[in-house]
Amino acid sequence: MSSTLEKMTSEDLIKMEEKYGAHNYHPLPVVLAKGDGVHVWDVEGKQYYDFLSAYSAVNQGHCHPHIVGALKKQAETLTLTSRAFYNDTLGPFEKFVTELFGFDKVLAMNSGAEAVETAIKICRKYAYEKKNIPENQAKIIVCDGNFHGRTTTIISFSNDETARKNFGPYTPGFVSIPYNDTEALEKALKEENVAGFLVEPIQGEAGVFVPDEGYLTKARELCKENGVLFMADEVQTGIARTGELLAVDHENVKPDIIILGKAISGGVYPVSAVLADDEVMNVIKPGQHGSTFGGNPLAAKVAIAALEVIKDEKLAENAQYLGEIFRREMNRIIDKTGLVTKVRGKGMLNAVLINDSPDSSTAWDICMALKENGLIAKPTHGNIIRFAPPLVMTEDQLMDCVSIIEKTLTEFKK
Ligand code: IF1
Repeated sequence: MSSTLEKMTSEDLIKMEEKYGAHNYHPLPVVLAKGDGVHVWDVEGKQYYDFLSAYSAVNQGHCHPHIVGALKKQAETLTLTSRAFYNDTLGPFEKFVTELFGFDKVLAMNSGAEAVETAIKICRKYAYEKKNIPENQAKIIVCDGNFHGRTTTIISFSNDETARKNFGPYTPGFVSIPYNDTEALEKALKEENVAGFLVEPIQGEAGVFVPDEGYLTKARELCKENGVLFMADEVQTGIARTGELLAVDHENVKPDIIILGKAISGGVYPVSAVLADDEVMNVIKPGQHGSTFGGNPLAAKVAIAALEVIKDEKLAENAQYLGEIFRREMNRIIDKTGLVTKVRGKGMLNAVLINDSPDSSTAWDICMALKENGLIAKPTHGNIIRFAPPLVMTEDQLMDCVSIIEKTLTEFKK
């Protein structure tokens, strides 16, 4: 292993992580050193199209100058005050975000999981204080195949054994029903003490499952009829990823609580947020919830800049336009190769199903071949590969990526 950092190779760095880092991931063997827009470069200088966008956190493209500029400027001014005092950035952030998404109030946190936990706490508190559900009896309905983060409460309602096993005892108060099944939701809503329904408008990690048209509308109606809070987890589907500012906008559905993360900061700084109207958000009183870094000046300025990019560069419209092209091209390729059976998604959140067992290494091997051809992506589960490039991609760049995918799939030998 070379002695100093500037001469370290990808192999050196992989070995260093292996030795000194927890093994909580199994990354594709590529070591990234630079990012700009839709491209990333590895330590040896090889360029790739990024088709994961850090799990949809880099919708605005890597190192967007407007967002990085906001970070730099604020970093030289005031980084963290804690909420023990006011500061001159949080109010403007809260005004900007609540007006953009159409809610009365926002509670800023840091990670997506923290925002999901915050939504769960607000939902439960609303149930006890506004709906007279007996204390500690509130139930929240969730969906099979969900992914909402990795805290012990959140994995308590996961049905992914890898995410859940040996992390008990688990937090009670959650009922899991099949996704995209309004009859199951209707039945579950009849149970007593139901406080909320937490759902991803598209299930990302489960393999980009797009529910039937009208599912969100019906779920919204059923929750309203039963006085249950409809909570949409838009951490991955939000911020223009699916072709609208929020995935729920495709059906003009307004949830009671919206959960945001990832691209709300353009991947420049950890920012997450929970939005709700006063009727719900005002159950939280001083001292009842918080976080050292939640809504800090860096987060506030970076998030405003990141959301300005989404609006000014019309990234939702671009995602909608390019997504149609991508799925059309993938269906054309599917007809040419038996390797892929289906493409599904909305906007620029897509996935392809590989024609092999989920236990096979085929999806992984295809990602390794794509990497050799200059495009990095990673399987979600087993035989599904998620394709989610930054939304700043041009049509020419997308067609270049389609050529790389087509070449890789047609030349691939199992
Ligand atoms: C990992 C998955 C994606 C999310 C939704 C909340 C969170 C996430 C819908 C929590 C986070 C990330 C987490 C990351 C991989 C990635 C992921 F594969 F895990 F499921 F994107 F699909 N709600 N998703 O997708 O946000 O706390 O991470 O900021 O944990 O491996 P976070």
